[in-house]
Amino acid sequence: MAKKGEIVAGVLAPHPPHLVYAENPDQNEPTAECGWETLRWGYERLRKSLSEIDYDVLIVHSPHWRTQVGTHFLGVEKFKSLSVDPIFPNLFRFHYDLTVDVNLAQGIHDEAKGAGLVTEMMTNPDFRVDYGTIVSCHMTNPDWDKPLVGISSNGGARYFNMDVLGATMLKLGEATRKAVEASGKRAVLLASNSLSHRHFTTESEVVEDMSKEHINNHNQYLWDMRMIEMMRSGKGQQVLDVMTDFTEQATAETDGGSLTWLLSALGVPDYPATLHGYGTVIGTGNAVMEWRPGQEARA
Ligand code: 2X7
Ligand code: FE2
Repeated sequence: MAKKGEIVAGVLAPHPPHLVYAENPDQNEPTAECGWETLRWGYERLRKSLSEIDYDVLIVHSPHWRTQVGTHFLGVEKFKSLSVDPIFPNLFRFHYDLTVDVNLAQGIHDEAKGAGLVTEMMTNPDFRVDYGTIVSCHMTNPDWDKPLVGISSNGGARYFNMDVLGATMLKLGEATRKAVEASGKRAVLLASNSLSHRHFTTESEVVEDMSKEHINNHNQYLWDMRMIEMMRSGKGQQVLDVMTDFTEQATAETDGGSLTWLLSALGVPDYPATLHGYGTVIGTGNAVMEWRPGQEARA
């Protein structure tokens, strides 16, 4: 019998382009002196943690690949181009060259379609991959030596409401888990989103001047801390229960559905997530957090 696949880790993996900018990788044109270290060190801890496990593929759900209707999947094996952030072209001009696990993408697509979701494989070879996907993947695996599955987010939270989007993302998460199990592969899932997401509308002269960086408002900070504490104490269902209020009251980037998708794919964790780091980027709240299904069973 074929080996059963599994989700070996799930990560809340935020994608401010500032993090890649401050890392100064060869692929990015602009260069920085420093910046956002608490988050970048958080990603460093994540990478160290993931280096302890074997995995075959990264599956990333991105708020910045926005398909207004339904869920789309990258469906071409190779994408190579220049990604320029539309808001921060001064920080992010990234030359990417990535490989997609099209078989697994098709498997998740088929499971999701079977569950009644509106789905599409994206087969345009000239498609420009969004910076949400690229930043989360780069910060998690800067060697780019694993294939990825790219999943779009949709506009359901605005067109309908957050509860409708949430119900769809719960189904998408279950479909993802079933397809991973059927594939025989070991997958790491990335929910590519910030927590609170109200941000500044002006930029300081030196973008990486950390004396200017702080949370946009106290309400956002309180919400971020509450969500992090729930995740750190294994209250996955409670996180889902407050997701709509959090999203609306903290203007959170969870409106793309990435975190709901992740929690569902993990079977709604009742075990703690590890917080690798928290920090603000132009006033938004960002946490790098990791769930390891089965870890407590092994312990
Ligand atoms: O897309 C983003 C984000 N989510 C948070 C902060 C800064 C920039 O871009
Ligand atoms: Fe974003």
